[in-house]
Amino acid sequence: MANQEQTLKAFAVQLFQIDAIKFGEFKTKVGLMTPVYCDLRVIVSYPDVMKTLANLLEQQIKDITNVDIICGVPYTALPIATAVSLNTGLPMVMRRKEAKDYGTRKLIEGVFKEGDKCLIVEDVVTSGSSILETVKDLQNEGIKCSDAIVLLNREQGGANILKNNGINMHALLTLSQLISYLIEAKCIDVATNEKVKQYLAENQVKDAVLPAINRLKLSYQERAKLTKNVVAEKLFQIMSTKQTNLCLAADVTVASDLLNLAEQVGPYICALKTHIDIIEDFSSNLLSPLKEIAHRHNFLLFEDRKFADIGKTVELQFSKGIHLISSWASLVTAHSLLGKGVLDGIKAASLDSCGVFLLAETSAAGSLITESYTKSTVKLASDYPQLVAGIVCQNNLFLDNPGLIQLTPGVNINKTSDNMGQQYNSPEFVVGKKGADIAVVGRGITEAKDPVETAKLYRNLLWEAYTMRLK
Ligand code: 6AU
Repeated sequence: MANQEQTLKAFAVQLFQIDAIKFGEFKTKVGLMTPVYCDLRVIVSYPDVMKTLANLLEQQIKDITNVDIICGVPYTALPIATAVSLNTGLPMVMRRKEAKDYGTRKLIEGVFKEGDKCLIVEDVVTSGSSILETVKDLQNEGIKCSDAIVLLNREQGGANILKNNGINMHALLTLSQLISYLIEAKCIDVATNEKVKQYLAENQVKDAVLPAINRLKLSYQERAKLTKNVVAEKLFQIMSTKQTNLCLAADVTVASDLLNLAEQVGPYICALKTHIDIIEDFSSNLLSPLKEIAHRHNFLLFEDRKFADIGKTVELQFSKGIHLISSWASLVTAHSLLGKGVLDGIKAASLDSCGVFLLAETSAAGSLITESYTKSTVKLASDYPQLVAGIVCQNNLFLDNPGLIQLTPGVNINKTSDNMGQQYNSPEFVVGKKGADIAVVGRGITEAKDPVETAKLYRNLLWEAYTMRLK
């Protein structure tokens, strides 16, 4: 034990000597002044210090049981986690800060399985928010996180915030401890200590840093209260009362087929998605019976128009022409390509309340959508919560925004693709693993021998996946 303390003291002095910890007047990321600055990034240039650190952390880990894997918080802690992994033999996984533009879009790299217990490795903790971001991505993959080992606890409230979020922090050093070792070694004087003490007393982080909301663990009923879009609220309520998160893509080309489908499948869906421009015998006579069926079976009419023009043109496309979309569809899809104008156009033409689903990702193979486009689309959606009901996407892009609805098309239990680039996944996968709140099923139902029985089957599978997700 005494030996361990000697090593720790010598290590503290080393940190000071390599400028990983500095005293003076420094500006923090958020523009505040601080008398102490920790920059652990320099450690990679001192393999002997890294070795000591890995040995010290290895001792620290001994008290934490049942660890299967470890994960460093990107980026500074990645080499530290690597060193710990080499020392202890514990396998490591890596969290990407950004998902790749191509391929699998995996956020966690390496080998792991659902239920694995992961130990988090971090360099410095102030508020704990970086650890919580990493924990969020790991938990999303079904990995369990309850402990984090860190080099330095800055004693600004992070330990408490982590504790409130289910993470026990095990710090090698607290800032006060580090300072007392440095005073003992005559690296700094007592006056410096006083300044740091005062700074810490005045700069405690309050818990509100990360609300740790996880929409996947909230029921549709709870989320109805959290959305700012009136149609999304109604949709959540319908899903909750009818116990269905199935949206039917009614891609038929004859008006009477559309009405028959709506009538028969209506009791099992929350929304009926149309491409009204594919109806060969369309006339405005179709609209009132369609609205009547939707009202009677309590589902929403959703025109998948994918608006993508300047605001003024979108306003006209939404309200004029033969289809008069704004007069019957309470939900519509739109591309975000031209930015906010598309939303202004829809808003200008809305007769009643309207909910827009912005397309951020697609189920089509070879799509030209990039990761930054996807991110900007989610940002646009969050900026217009009154108008945007949700996002059309394939991945869980907005865990902490429970008011938005994730709509995921490309769902089929018998096929993995069609011959024109459509890609399919199962109901369990899209809801359980990819964060879909509503799944869109088209030909899986419309081309089935018995569309009604098949719709019931999809409805049951999707609802079960949702209830499993809440557990
Ligand atoms: O199940 P399917 O393949 O028969 O039908 C899927 C439906 C079609 C597409 O126009 C639509 O979902 N869709 C969308 C939407 C909803 O906008 C986006 C996408 O990425 N993929 C996709 O298939 O009506």
